[in-house]
Amino acid sequence: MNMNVKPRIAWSEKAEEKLTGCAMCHLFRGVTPFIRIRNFATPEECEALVQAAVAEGFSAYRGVEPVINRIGNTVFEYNSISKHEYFEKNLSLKAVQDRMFAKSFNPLERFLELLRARTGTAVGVASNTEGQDYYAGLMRRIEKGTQLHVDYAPGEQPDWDIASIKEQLVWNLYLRVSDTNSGRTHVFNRQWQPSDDDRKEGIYGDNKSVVDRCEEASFSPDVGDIVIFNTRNFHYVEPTKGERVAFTSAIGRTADDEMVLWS
Ligand SMILES: O=C(O)CCC(=O)C(=O)O
Ligand SMILES: [Fe+2]
Repeated sequence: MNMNVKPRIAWSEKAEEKLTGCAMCHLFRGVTPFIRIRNFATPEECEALVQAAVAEGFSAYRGVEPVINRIGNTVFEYNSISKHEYFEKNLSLKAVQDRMFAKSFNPLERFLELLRARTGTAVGVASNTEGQDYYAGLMRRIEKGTQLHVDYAPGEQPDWDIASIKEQLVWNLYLRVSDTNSGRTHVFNRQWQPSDDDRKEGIYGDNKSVVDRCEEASFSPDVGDIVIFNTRNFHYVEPTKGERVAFTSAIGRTADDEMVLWS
């Protein structure tokens, strides 16, 4: 008998608190549920960014139920409209983002620098073959919760350059949270497969039966913290009592082991 066998640690217990190349690898491989980076930004910085955003004005994602308000551009919304219009829209929306950053701070640049420093990997905003940048860094209010879903460009936006990424994560920096006991994010130890599309519901949701008997991890959104998780894993957000504002983008791992960001 081997007495050195360690007890199995549940997937939900494997969350990490240090951003390292290894921790990112674990997430890309789906062997850990999330990485939490505490105090990435001060409460004052977060509040200043929210105030700058409120001054610009939020508007709703097209056709999404429950309603999600946001500032910025998304591939999700232009997938069935046009790539050309998406890249054209980026120019004015990038100017809005610059105005908000000028009144507060630039979480996108700070995060890119941190990722480069901690992983030693090339990291940048994604661009298309003509060299046009994707939009990265959405301000988002998920206050009425989300449906169970995945975010995975190779499965969902196969005609876009970002569909060539091998794995997809998201980072959310929580900026204003009225009640940290509600609005928790739940992530399941179950990754999307093409055959799961049979269980799609509505514009972006999935039938809950896909995660029957799957392990589940959850975390609360705390102001100033970033949480990174693998969005090929099924996940959803609970409704919130009050406000829940975050700054967010996807992180893709390319075939060359570099990382690209977009929203
Ligand atoms: O707001 C969150 O905690 C997660 C929202 C979500 O579905 C995502 O970032 O992919
Ligand atoms: Fe998501």
